[in-house]
Amino acid sequence: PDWKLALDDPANPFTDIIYEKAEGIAKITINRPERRNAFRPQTVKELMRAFNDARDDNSIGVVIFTGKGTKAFCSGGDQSFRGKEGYADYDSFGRLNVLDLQVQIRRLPKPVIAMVAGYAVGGGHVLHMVCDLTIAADNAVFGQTGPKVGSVDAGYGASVMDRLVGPKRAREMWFMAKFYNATEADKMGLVNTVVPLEKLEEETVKWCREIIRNSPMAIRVAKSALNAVDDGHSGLQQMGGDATLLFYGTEEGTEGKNAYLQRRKPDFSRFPRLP
Ligand code: 2NE
Repeated sequence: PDWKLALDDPANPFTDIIYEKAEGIAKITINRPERRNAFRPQTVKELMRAFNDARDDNSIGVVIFTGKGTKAFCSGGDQSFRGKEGYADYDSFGRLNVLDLQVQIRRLPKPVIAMVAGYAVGGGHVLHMVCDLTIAADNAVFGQTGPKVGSVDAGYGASVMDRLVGPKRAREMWFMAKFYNATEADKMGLVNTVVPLEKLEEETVKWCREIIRNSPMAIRVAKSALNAVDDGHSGLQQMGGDATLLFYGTEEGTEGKNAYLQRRKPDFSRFPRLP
């Protein structure tokens, strides 16, 4: 695709990510290759801004999430920014704001595809897991490093992994902090497909184009339905919001609103009570 920079605001430039759009696809790239695309608080703030824009832009149907270069998708939290309160910027107190980013990706009502070359480890591994699909290059390496550096993601990092690879493998991944190559990850159900590194973006864009051809509302409802059980009340709220959205588009829903605005009693008699 002919990628064009998005939210390219000289007054508020991105320093840690690249945000591009083309053909109804948004591409969000962590741009810290010298740190294997480890995220610091600034990186997460920028990612949240871009993901929010991709959600709100109704010309966008699917989001690619990736890392700059071929050595890493993301190596997790930048350990040099880690303090007792989480990860802290130069100007702020620490917090684990990447957890908010994970929730944002989960709730974004459009598919998010992790396009992984090189390492997806630590918090970077969790980020690929919370994406809807993962396309891996043949040089990709997956694993949790937390237990080696005194950290753990006991939220989606544990529960989503358990769903993806099953309870035994999830324990192995967390207790041993082993790395797995792309073929192993594929066998474990961690990724959707493995392609040669040089074909990674071509294949990912092919998947995006296929998704974009399909019904946006069907995809939206499918995503919220697939997450609903695991996300509990918040998953139901997302799906419930989809039901409300669909209802607002019906004549029956519109009759209720019109009657209120026209200060008359609503007439729902012409609407069927379907079996
Ligand atoms: C990713 C990995 C395996 C790559 O190894 P290699 O040999 O290809 O590269 P190297 O030389 O280790 O890394 C290149 C440069 O990037 C920095 C390195 O320190 C090195 O810097 P220089 O020596 O060139 O100055 N770098 C890489 N990852 C970094 C990181 N996460 N933070 C800061 N600097 C980093 C290898 O680099 C590796 O194992 N990295 C560490 C992975 C890790 O433990 N991540 C944190 C897990 S905890 C977490 O992400 C988290 C959390 O604590 C809480 C909530 C959510 C997530």
